[in-house]
Amino acid sequence: MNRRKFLRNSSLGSAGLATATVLTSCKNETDKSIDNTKEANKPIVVCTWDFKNASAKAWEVLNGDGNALDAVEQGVRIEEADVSNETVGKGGRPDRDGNVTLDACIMDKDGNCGSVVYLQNIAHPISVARRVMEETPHIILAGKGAEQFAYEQGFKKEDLLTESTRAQYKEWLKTSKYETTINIENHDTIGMLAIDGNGDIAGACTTSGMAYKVAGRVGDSPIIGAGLYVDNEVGGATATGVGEEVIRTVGSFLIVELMRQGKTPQEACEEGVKRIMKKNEGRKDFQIGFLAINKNGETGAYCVHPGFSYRKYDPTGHENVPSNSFYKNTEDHIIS
Ligand code: SD4
Repeated sequence: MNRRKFLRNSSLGSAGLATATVLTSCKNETDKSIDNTKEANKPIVVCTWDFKNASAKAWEVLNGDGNALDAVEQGVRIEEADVSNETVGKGGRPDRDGNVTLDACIMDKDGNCGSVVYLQNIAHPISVARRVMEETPHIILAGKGAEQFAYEQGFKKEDLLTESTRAQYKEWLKTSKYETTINIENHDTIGMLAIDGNGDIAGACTTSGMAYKVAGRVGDSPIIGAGLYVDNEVGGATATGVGEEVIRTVGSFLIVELMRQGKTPQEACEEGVKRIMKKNEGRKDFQIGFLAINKNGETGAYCVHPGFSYRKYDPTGHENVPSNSFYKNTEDHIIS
């Protein structure tokens, strides 16, 4: 080995050692998330909005000793199949060209993840995302490639527009006005987080995105770290609302990292929304809701405007939990 090469190797070696030392000490100093003295609340499942049937399905899987990954996949599939939910799966509202394009992602306890974006003609994007995770060396498949992969995996082609969404789209064409209206209804994108009997965490998120979006637009929901993030040592987080704002702060990853630093799920969600509002001072024309769970099964949620809630199913029961909000009513300014 010549001298230059030796120097390079040895300095890389010591840099590596130094990095390892820093990382080790960082972990010790910052990983304050796990309180081993507490008995974990498990199994448990939470999901965005009042999706009673979806959380009940996930609970059924968990209660039958199923794992968290199966629970979240089976759970969100309920909403993907429900045509009365016009923001997820079949029956989701189309883009401005009249095409229904779906986004979804899934993440497991080992940090494995899969995602599909801009997927058309397939009713269960979450299951395609799981196949991407399990059957390919990739994480994200998009558009035509994702659709072709789905057919190869045995998924069937389906018309995702319904009579209702077709009629609404025709009506929308009369003005073609695109607005990201504040959503205060109790149904929307579904993000789900579960802890199974082994204490392992998984998450899933699925949506048809913003109605009448520009063709090709992809939101936060299928972006790992934005619409969903799971770290089995710490917890998980998911988001609903205007995806562009969630992506700009890498919202779900941020919330999990805040929990790693010792914040409760509630504090972490509040901090996540406040970060977004700092970049959007005074802006009131959008909604975002964050939902989080930590390794102990404690949960929290926070949103920009009143109206967001989450479903929780754990050994103590099944409830719809209203979320506190940054604006206390739609007329209010900053409350902190
Ligand atoms: C998106 N976050 O595509 C999704 C939409 C949504 O409530 O959650 N709407 O930006």
